[in-house]
Amino acid sequence: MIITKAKVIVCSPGRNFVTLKIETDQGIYGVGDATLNGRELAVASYLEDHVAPCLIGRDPSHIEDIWQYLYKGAYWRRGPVTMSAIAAVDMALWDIKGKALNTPVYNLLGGRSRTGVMVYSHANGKDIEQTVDEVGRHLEMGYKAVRAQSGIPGVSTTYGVPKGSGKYEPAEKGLPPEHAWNTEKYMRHVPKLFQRIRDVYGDEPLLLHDCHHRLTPIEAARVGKDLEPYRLFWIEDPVPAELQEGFRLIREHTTTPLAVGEVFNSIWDAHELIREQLIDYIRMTVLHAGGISHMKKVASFAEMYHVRTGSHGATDLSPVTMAAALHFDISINNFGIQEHMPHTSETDEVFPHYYSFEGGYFYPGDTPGLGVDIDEEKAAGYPYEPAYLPVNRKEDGTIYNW
Ligand code: CS2
Ligand code: MG
Repeated sequence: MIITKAKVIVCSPGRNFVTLKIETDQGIYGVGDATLNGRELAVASYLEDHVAPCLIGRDPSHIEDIWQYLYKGAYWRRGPVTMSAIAAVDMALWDIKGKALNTPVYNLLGGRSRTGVMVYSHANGKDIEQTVDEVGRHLEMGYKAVRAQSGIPGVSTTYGVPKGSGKYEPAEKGLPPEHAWNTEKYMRHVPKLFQRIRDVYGDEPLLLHDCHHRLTPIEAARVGKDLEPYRLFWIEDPVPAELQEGFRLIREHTTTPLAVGEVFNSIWDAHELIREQLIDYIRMTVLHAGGISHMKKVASFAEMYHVRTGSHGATDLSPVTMAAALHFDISINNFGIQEHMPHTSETDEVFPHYYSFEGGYFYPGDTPGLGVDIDEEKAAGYPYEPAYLPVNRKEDGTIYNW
């Protein structure tokens, strides 16, 4: 079998996605997700101009060799654009291998380690009461784990909360919108949110919260400590994680579990955090961190240090990533939890898939390969539109972390 074509499909069913389709001389093809929110065309070009020409004629079964060729052969290693492009190739090659061997990909990763993949959903509200209601709605839908984000009194827009009544979708069409932020108001507010959720729903629900890179280590230590009575499953991205040693300070002050890594793209971004057990969950994904092949290595390294996975799964990761992630999630031993934000109906139409949700768990399905596809005709009906993530400023105008 040889690769005859590598096609990049950019479409926008509800939001922008970049998909790679690798075709072979035996009629089997594979798909991979290459979506990088707000920088989609950079990855599309990386694939089209610098990767696709090098794939033609290669044996698609040589997944590890092709991964190393694209990683070491680029000279300029790592980074979200490079690793998302490599990830798309990797996902597509695993898809082809599963189809060629007539088996779901998880069977090629060591088989199932559990019956289903526990997921967490997003409960968002403009204030505490609306968020509490949203938590209840998701619990009634069967989710065992719910992330809660609410509007903050005195802060006009914040991460994770839709502006109007619609679904929360972080990227906005046109140039980046600018948000104003106030850490002190946030830190006063967030313990009240979780006290209220626990008062209403008791101790059983698994509760998560995303600080979204907005604290300093000592502020994160304070928030972690203030949330200890509510026993969260994790607080996520407490601080921007370029400074991995900064997590030592958080760790010294709180037992609230820490999750980080959705913006990471290789094990080298998390090496210290894992080795020093400064985190409890690694959020890296099969999309932005080099595919199934690299995430298998990350999970194996993390397993040695009691760190579990908690992969990112927002709507800007397409159903192709969700499908590939579920094969990875169901097979590894140190799986923690998988994020799930439901895609729009247009997205699900463009990306038909076999994974399913029941009782708080996702199931990857048993079709050969990844169990997901892209309907190119439908995709063509949703052309790309420039859209960007917001830019955050403190109330005095200082650029800050979004
Ligand atoms: C968030 C994401 O899902 C999460 O945990 O951090 O919504 C993130 O803001 C987006 O994926 C960025 O594109
Ligand atoms: Mg996050």
